[in-house]
Amino acid sequence: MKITNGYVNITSPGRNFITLKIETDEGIYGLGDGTLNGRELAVASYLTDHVIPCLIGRDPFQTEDIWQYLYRGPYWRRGPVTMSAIGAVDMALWDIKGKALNTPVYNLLGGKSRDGVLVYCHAFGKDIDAALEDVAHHKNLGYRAIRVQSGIAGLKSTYGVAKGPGRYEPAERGLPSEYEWETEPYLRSVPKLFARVREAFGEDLYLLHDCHHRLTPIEAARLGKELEPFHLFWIEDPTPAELQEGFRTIREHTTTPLAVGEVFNSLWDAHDLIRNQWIDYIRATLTHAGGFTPMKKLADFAELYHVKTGCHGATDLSPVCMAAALHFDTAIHNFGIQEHMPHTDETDAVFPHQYYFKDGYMYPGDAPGLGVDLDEALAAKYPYQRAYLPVNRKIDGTLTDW
Ligand code: CS2
Ligand code: MG
Repeated sequence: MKITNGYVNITSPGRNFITLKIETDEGIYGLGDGTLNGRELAVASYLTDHVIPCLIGRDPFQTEDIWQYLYRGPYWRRGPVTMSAIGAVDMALWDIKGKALNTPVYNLLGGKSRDGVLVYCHAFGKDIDAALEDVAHHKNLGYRAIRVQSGIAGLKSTYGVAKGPGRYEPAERGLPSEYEWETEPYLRSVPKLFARVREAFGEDLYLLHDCHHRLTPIEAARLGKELEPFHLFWIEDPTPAELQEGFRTIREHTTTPLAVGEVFNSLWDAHDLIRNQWIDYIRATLTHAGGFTPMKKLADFAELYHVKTGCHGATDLSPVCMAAALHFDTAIHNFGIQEHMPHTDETDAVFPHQYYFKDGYMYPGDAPGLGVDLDEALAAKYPYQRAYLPVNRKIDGTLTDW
């Protein structure tokens, strides 16, 4: 089999998505997600201008060789744009392989290691009472694991809480808006939030919380310690992880499990975190970390150190990545949990898919390949619209991590 053509689809059914389609001489095609929130067109150009021309004529079954060609070949390595582009190619090639062999991708990765994939959803509210209502709503939908975020008194906006009615969506159309941040009120509020959640819902729910890279290691250590009585499944991105050693401080002070990695694009971003056992869950995604080929290696490496996976699954990853993640989660041994932020009906219609949610778990379906498609005629009705993630400033005006 030979790759004969490839092109990038850009669509915006509510938010922007970059999808790579790779076609072959046997009529089989594969899809890959290359969406990088707020920097979508850079990945589209990387694919169209630099990657696709090098793919024509290659054997799509050679996923390892093609991955190495795209990673080592250009000399310039890593970075979110490069790795999202490589991730899209790798995903599309595994989709082709599955379709050609008439089997779901999870069978190519080791077969089913579990029946269903435990997922967590997002609950939030402008204050603690509203967050509790949203937890109740999601519990009634059947979720067994719920991430909880709430507004902070005195701050106009915070991560994970929608500004208006409707679900939370991080990117906003137009140029970046500015959010406001102050650490101390946040640190005082989160333990109160989880005390109330446990009081209202008991011990059975798995509870998670995202700090979104906003704390220093010692602040995160304090938060982890104060959350210990509420037995969280994890705190996520407690501190930025460029300095992997920062996690040592957090680890030395608390037994609250730690998750990090949604912005990672390589095993090397997590190398010290994993081999020193400073984290419990690695959140790298198939799109941003370069596809199945390196993610399988990352998971296998993590397994040696008792680290499990908890793949990023925000709405800025398309249903193609969601499908890929569910095949991956079904197959690997050290799966921990999968994030699930449901897409809008418009997005689901553009990307018809086999995967589904039932009673707290998700299932990839048994269609050959990834089990997800792209309705290009419908996608064309939603042209690209510029959108950015917000930026964040401390109340004295200093730019800080969003
Ligand atoms: C978040 C994301 O899902 C998460 O855990 O941290 O929503 C993140 O803010 C977005 O993916 C940014 O594009
Ligand atoms: Mg996060």
